Amino acid sequence: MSEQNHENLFQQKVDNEIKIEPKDWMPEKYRKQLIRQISQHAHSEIVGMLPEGNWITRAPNLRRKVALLAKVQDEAGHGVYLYSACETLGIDRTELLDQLHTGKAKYSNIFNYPTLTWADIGAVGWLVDGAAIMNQVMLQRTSYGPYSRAMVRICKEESFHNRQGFEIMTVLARGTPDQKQMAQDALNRWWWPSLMMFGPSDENSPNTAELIKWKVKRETNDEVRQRFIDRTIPQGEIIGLTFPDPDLKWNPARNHYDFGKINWEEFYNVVKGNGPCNRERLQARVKANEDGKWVREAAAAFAAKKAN
Ligand code: BYC
Repeated sequence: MSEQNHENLFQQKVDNEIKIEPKDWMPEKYRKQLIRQISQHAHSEIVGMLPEGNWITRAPNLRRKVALLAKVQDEAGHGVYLYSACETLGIDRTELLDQLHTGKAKYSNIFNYPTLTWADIGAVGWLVDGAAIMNQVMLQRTSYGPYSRAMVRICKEESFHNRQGFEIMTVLARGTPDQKQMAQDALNRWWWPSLMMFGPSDENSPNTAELIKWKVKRETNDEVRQRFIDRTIPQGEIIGLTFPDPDLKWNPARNHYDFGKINWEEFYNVVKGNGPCNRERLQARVKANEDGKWVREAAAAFAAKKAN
């Protein structure tokens, strides 16, 4: 069969909502795009453990500690599902991790900001997991089978994370004036970076058109960002917090909230490695990889001995 025929058949499958599986023919660019997106997603999960892990020993009580511990552990699991899904595309996990450690691969902008107070853990669960879910619910219907199936499980766990974050924010917002101020300060700092998580606006997103055509992404960055805003504003209002955007206003004609301009210069600066915590995050991952080397070597030696 000619390359063109293969490509037509592939597109027909995608259009008919038939999942693409690892052994199916796929355009080389589809494979590359998936490796880029899934690995960036996997890296985000494991780097995302760092800002939250920072608060495990300082959680205010046992109940909070147990929930946070479980959440951070879940993120490690998500990384594992996603690296496995990525490996079905013919790339090795070691290579993917090398790309992370050498700064070649991206991970989500959001994890380059510090978690300064306990309220940040609430804000991360509410806003960061909230934004991640909004994106991931759409990705449950992505055209690549292994990615889609990983997303179904991840979404279930992320919903729990989101509720645990909102509950922390609710308790603080209804607590003492100092606690309320702490929650408000966390919202002020995390709001705009959370909106950036959905990626650049559609007119500046080089990958969106191709990803939509192949149904890797089912909606554009701006569409998912708008849904997140529409869903989140009433939640903040209900607990008495205000959003740090003077242009935020319900627009009945659009049936959506209007919002202010996102600082894209900040986004690109963070993505290029110049955010407040980029260096610290990468160093922590490189160190974890080096510290775990003896475990991987021992496991490989054990497996080789068993095979003989
Ligand atoms: N951060 O053409 P575009 C989580 C890059 S965390 C950094 O629109 P695309 C969690 C993009 O890679 C959520 N870089 O890209 C974990 C591209 O550069 P390259 C992680 C970003 O792919 C722990 C360039 O900008 N979720 O779950 O069409 C605790 C142009 O962008 C970002 C995922 O990764 C960003 N935010 O759309 C709690 C979901 N955005 O690669 C939560 C899977 C864009 O061409 N990924 N860039 O050099 C996606 O859905 C899509 O890849 C994106 C971007 C919507 C993120």
